[in-house]
Amino acid sequence: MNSLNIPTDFGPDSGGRVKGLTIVKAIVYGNIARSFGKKREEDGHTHQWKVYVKPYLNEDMSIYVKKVHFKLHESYANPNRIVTKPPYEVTETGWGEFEVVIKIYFHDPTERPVTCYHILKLFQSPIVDGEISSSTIDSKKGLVSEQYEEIVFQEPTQLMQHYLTNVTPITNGPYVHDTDFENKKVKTLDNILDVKARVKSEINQLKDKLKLARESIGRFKTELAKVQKTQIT
Ligand code: SLL
Repeated sequence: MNSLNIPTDFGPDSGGRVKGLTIVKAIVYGNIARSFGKKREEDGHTHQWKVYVKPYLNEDMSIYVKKVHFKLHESYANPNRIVTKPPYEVTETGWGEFEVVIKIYFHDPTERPVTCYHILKLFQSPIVDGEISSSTIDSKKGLVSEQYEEIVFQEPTQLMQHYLTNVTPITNGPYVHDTDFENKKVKTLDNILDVKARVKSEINQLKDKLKLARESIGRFKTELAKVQKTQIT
């Protein structure tokens, strides 16, 4: 037993993987940002932002996550930020958007780290017709740009299986996100079905055109054969 009251002795097979088992952990990663309303004189910074990784469900990820490495733009004095306990987040100020590389390491060293790429958003992009916006404005938090993702553990070790299935909740109450992912799922699916129908109709139109073109070619060939025949005789 250790401080977390987890048995660590799984017998002679403890290093072995659990055949056929897949465990999925849903996470949310992204950033919030708030404008200062003006450019700060000393460094030209315009926003405060926070980039983060959090569990989708109300559970304490630290039982299976060892650390999270946030790699910021090299214009930051120390771009490599390592967070070893929840909340897995980095709060900073700046003036520009860039890609943050988020690497999640696990307690089980045989489990490869998972890398996520997040475009840090500071400015709300205009919404183009029918597009699902990548960011929303929250009255309390400012701009929110976050994504749902699933980490898939294939045949984890028994110890990792134990960690993954024995997570404890972080809060007592309900755990809510800034993004309504259920609604986003429905909208995304609708969009996919809509695009699929449009592609299908385009394919059908092209098929019809092709059919007409083939028929014309056939007619020309017949005509040509006729002309050639009259020339020979
Ligand atoms: C751009 N490609 O040109 C981006 C880079 C970098 C933003 C944005 C650094 C702040 C500091 C900062 O905000 N970098 O100097 O500490 O828009």
